[in-house]
Amino acid sequence: QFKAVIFDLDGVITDTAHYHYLAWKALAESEGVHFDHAFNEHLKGVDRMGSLNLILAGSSNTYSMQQKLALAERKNRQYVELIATMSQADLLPGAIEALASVRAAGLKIGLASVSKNAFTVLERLGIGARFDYVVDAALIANSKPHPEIFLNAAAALGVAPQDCLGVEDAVAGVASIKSAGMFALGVGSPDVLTQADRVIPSLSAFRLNDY
Ligand code: B16
Ligand code: MG
Repeated sequence: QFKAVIFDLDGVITDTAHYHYLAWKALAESEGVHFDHAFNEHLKGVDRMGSLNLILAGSSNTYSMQQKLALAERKNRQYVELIATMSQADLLPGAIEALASVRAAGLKIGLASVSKNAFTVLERLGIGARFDYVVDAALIANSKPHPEIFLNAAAALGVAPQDCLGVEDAVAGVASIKSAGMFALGVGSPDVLTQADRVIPSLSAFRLNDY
């Protein structure tokens, strides 16, 4: 049986994925780059500069590092504005129950988000104390799909990767879990999360004993 469950935040526990989408769409369109939900799938779980680079690859302009930093900051300002009004009401269905069931089963609970805003979001949701360890994205050198963030969480929890269950909504996130050597539970559509060991539509369907 598993000894730890490591959750992604955006798109799994709360729908900040939608706020990221809105902020990136505004920025992409201001640069004349078409942006839709299909493209947004590639950005999920990818860090801020990585996401910006993917968007700007669709532009015919060239950007200096300074310009890129300004664009990334502009996107983040809008995102921070969007998350400022979040509350417990923004928890996705089943999130609290899933966290409680893992706790009741005596497993460790980690959070692996590459978002530098994750601590703010946790605070707004009022669930920070439910985690044994929250990865500080500022200390992670390699964004998902690299396994670093999930390996970091497992090490901090004192659990071997093969004893961990990772929970992710993003293609890059599932890839990160798999290359860390963990069991990957996808949250979303099996057509999108093809690398996941199992896929559930939302945390409402989370049943620890089934995996
Ligand atoms: P920030 P996760 C990721 O979080 C998001 O999925 C991704 O869309 C976002 O670009 C990234 O965080 C960085 O976020 O700009 O707030 O640092 O899915 O790993 O929880
Ligand atoms: Mg996510």
